[in-house]
Amino acid sequence: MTEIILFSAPGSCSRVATIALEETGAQFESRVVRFMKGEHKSPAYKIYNPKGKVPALVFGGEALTENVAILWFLNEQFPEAGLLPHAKTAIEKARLISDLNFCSSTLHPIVTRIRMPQFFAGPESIRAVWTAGCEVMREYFKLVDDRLANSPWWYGDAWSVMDSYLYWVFWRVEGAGFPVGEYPKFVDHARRMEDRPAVQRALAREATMTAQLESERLNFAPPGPPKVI
Ligand SMILES: N[C@@H](CCC(=O)N[C@@H](CS)C(=O)NCC(=O)O)C(=O)O
Repeated sequence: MTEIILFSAPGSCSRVATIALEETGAQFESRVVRFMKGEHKSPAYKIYNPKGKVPALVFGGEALTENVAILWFLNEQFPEAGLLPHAKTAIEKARLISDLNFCSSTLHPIVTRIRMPQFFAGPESIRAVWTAGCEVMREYFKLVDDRLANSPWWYGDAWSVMDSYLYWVFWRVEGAGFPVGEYPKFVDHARRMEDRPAVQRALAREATMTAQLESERLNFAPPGPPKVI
């Protein structure tokens, strides 16, 4: 059996790849990366991901980084899992990449501004960064909400890893004060995701990692929405 390791951190975007792996049914190890100890920036970890970030997938001894690439690779390795819709032509394939990149290149950076505004500003401007992030995010939440108006998943009746990516975006900003309730179809989508056994198993893996980090006093819980000063 191919050895599969996913370097992960609870609550981070490694959840997207974790859900994808759970959906394939493959056996894999979730190996926690201790942000609070700077493990992600250590030479030992940078062998797997020179950018010092999670996730990193190790598949049969080969390391792969970037969620989009990991999802694409897993879809090719496990075609029966239906991680992405079948694409015949070059343009159909490119559209799938375009959708996944929308999550990684457009939505993820806005998520970080809403969830971690302190990374981008001093104390006096944290709230302004958060507010600006929320303003920009509104347009995209509306886009997703509209797309989900008449179908359960991004690609209609067929679940895909695109839904996992959107779910992580939703969950991340829900806990950071973004008004997700204004987007009821997206709320329903998140709850549908949480009904999936693979998602429940992925969340259970994160809970195990969180317990491990707590036992080492290394758990990282980002602060809630910044207060108005
Ligand atoms: N484009 C990358 C983004 C990875 C990323 O930003 N990961 C975050 C967690 S969500 C991380 O490792 N942050 C730690 C840091 O940058 O110090 C991907 O999709 O894999």
